[in-house]
Amino acid sequence: MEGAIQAVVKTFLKSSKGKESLGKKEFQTLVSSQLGNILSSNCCEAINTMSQGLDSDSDGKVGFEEYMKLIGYLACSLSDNATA
Ligand SMILES: [Ca+2]
Repeated sequence: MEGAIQAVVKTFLKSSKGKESLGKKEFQTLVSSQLGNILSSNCCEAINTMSQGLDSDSDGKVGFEEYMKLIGYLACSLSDNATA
């Protein structure tokens, strides 16, 4: 589990190239390269909608807390699937 948390953090830092938040393109790259299995049915439009939904401070970027919201959301839907 520690490894999984480290992977989540490292993935963000790598994708943002050390910046505090991910631009839209960087977010798309992260989703398609790291979440391709979970979000395989999503096209670019869905990713755009999702990044807008995540963007709680409306700065057009996905910050770390917003990214964690996505991870939490995905974890919830995975656990829903597991118990269904
Ligand atoms: Ca934001």
